[in-house]
Amino acid sequence: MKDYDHKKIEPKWQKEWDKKKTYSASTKTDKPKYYALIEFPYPSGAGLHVGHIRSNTAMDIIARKRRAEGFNVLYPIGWDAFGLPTENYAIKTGKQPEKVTKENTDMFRKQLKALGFSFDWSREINTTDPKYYKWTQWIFLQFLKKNLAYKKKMTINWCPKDKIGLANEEVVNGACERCGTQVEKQEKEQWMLAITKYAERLNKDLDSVNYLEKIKIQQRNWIGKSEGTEINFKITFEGRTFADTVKVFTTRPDTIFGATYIVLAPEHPFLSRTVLDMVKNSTEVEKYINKVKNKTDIERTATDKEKTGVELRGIKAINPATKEEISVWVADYILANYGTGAIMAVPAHDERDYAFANRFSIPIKQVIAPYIRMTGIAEPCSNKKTTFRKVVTVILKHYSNDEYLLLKQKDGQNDFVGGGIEEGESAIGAALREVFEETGYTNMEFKKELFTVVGHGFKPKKDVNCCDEDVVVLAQLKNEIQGEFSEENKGQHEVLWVSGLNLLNHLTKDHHRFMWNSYVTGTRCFTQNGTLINSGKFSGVESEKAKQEITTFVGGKMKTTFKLRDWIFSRQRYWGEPIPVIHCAECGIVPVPEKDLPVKLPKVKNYKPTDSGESPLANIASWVNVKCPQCKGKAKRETDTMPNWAGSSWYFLRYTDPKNIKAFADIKNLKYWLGSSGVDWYNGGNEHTTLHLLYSRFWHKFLFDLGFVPTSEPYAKRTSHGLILADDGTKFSKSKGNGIDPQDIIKIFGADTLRMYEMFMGPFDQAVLWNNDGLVGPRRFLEKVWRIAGKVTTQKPKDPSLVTKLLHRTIKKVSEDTEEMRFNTAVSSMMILATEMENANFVNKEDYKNFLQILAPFAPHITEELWSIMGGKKSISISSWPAWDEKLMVDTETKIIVQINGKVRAEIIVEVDASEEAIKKLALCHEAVIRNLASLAPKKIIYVKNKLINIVV
Ligand code: ANZ
Ligand code: ZN
Repeated sequence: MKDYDHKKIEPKWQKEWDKKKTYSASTKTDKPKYYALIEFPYPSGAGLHVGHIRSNTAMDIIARKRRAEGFNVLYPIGWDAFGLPTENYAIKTGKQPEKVTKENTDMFRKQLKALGFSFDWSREINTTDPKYYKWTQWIFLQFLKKNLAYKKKMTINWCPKDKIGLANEEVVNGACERCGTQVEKQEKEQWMLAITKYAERLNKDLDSVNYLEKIKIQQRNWIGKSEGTEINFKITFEGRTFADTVKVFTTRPDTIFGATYIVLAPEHPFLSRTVLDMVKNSTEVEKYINKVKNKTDIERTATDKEKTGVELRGIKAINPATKEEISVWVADYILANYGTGAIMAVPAHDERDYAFANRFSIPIKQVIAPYIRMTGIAEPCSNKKTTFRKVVTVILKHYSNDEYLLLKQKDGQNDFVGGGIEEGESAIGAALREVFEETGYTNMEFKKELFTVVGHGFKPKKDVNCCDEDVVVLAQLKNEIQGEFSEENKGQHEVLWVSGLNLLNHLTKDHHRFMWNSYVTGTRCFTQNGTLINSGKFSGVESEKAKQEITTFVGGKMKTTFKLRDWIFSRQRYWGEPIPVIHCAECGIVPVPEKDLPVKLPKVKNYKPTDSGESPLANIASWVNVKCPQCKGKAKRETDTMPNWAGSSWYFLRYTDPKNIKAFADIKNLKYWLGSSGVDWYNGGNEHTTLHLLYSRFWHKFLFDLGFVPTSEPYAKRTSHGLILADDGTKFSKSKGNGIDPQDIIKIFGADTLRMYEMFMGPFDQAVLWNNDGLVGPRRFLEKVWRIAGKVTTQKPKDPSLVTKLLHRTIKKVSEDTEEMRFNTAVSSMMILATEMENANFVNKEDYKNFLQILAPFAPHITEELWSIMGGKKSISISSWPAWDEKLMVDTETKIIVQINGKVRAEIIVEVDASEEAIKKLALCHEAVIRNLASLAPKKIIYVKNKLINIVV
């Protein structure tokens, strides 16, 4: 046999596949369908780099495996081609964006084809093709019809250099993410899509889809569903009560007795002229409000910045639970467009309020106590009586050393001084008395009351549950003068002075450890659930239970809110879909009649946005001035275009029927390809699991409601991959010019090697560094596979050979690993198999063909060639996926313990009597071993046959 020559094999099969339409998907078959999807690329001028193709390769493997399993597979590709980089390039060079896009997509297509992906190229789509964006515009008109598209004055983040409105996530530290220019605020009329109307369903329906858990969490966080209560606070000014109340939104109504002030967002409508004129420090307040205007929400809510705000002097609010007067503040940590734009602040239980109250010396009142099981007594019994007590615990510091006092009890426990607070006694009074009674010390200084915990448990001797409200007091002795104290107490315990550094080791009770920890860390803000204290008749109630009771008590209303905002759907730019509406002085906003779609982008000379911030389209009189479709009077076209996200919100639907001119896709095709649950498997970048995913789910649900698509969710399954980074750990980027062109690699190593390497280089869901040296291993592997063909015979021994057994184990592993996207371990198991085959005396032809079949999705060209050499008449891609024979694995397996420096780190299952070399390789590829080795190189590897392998580093 000749040597392995990828340069001959790869183009040959690519041509053949093209000619025979091997991968085109048709609906005229009885095979079950399978729709595999990747995010379609943005065709940038820099071309495809090796990082782009990680997802493509992975889903290509899935698509090819499914074909072999007998599915009718759709694996499509297209171009998400509207957007700023192309437009900016056009501005710089004067080239038409359309031309630029054509050049870029031609380049991308060529690059992708060279990789042998099994795309159905006949379905290629391009979002900038008028035949495509006609339907993007059509869907917009449906939104408009249903009042889900509307215009609204918005304060937007404006980049004065790029002359474009930015979404919040495009602003980084107050600057434009693209060019770094300081972002300004601007008021602009914007088109909005009412995604919030779908918030509940977008959240709820995540239960029904098979997304990676982390993706569901990201979606949920973005939607930000929050169940809380709205409560009205009365406002007074010099004894008079305003007619208007201030409504706050809170998720913790149980903490209301601790609300010591309220805060309004600077934009809150209560801050009207009249109110501002009333307050005693109105100049200061107005100055503050003006200053906040240019901050982004992200800056305003940053937890690491010092909180700012001003009090509205003279104005007070009435806490509806305590009926006490509390102060009213304006502060920018409260956002106008979340909840009601106003809060009740509970500094003892909310970190932000705590920081604010500390800064402005506002009272902090604890109303929730951590609920702690007391050590040394039993679990509470639900059928026993509970006695409530108030007790004090004293953290008593030595007068000169950093030492604290503990009482060593006869039962072995070490306690802080403490005891019950008697009727009419204060916590401090009780502390003083307890210290004297138990130690005789008389002179001490009280530092502060720290906070209260509630300890509970069951005391069998007394046959009651006890529930101690335990105030922690910090005090320091002034001197060592001791008074006379009772002999009885003296005998009870021994006094210990323990250094603060060691104290935790001496404490024997959980609630004491909790107290000490909070004291040491200075934490006085407790944000979890617990037991209510200082809360009138609700004291003693559990916080969850108190939420409802208190809501009723103060006349509040349960209310669900969402963090999700409506979607700003305008861009004042050229290279996007024109929003298909016409403005008429008589008729107002008039949709472009559907028969007139698409509203095509006109050719322009200058792509620069105007300085007034309007789109370049505004300058083209011949395009802008039209007749009103309703009254035929003079009217003007909308000059805003849609954001990048528009075309990608429905592209996967178009693939099912890409040439349709009557509809965005025929419902028959949609029903066929989406089936009952949508796209079968969608893989994409981690960076798109929030916005793109959410937007496309929203569009899909909307189309579902109108009856245009058969499923309520677009994607049955969604996974994501980690980025491939340059070898220095940075992102591949155009500006750095560090992207690696796959074609350069293909020339030297071949597409199959590149594909294998991409899958082998590390766990698929994690970021990995590109390393050119890493290509050598996969290349050698493929050469080995090629050489093995030379020793294939039809000879078949009576008993299955070791190689046959290993093959079946490998089939199983590759099958399972591929489904779980553990491509790296699938590849390594095939490498082991190849080594064993090469070392064997001969390889049975059937075994070899099976091996080629499981390798084919990873390395389609070489396997296609070898398959035909082995006599295959049809493409290996439809040759069937081999099954493994369980019988060949059972009695021949053994478990090997993998140790690193004598510590057990993993277990691997191997063939009994497998070669030492193979076992070493398997052990070194095991995830846990890789993790534990970090990057240390093994010094020695000891193998105890069929039992254990110890890696010494
Ligand atoms: C009192 C309180 C006490 C709160 C407590 C929390 C803890 P999520 O869960 O994110 O919905 N909040 C309400 N509206 C706000 C706004 N416009 N800007 C900033 N903060 C706002 O958060 C709800 C909580 O965030 C609310 O519950 C409110 O503070 C605050 F121990 O009210 B809470
Ligand atoms: Zn009109």
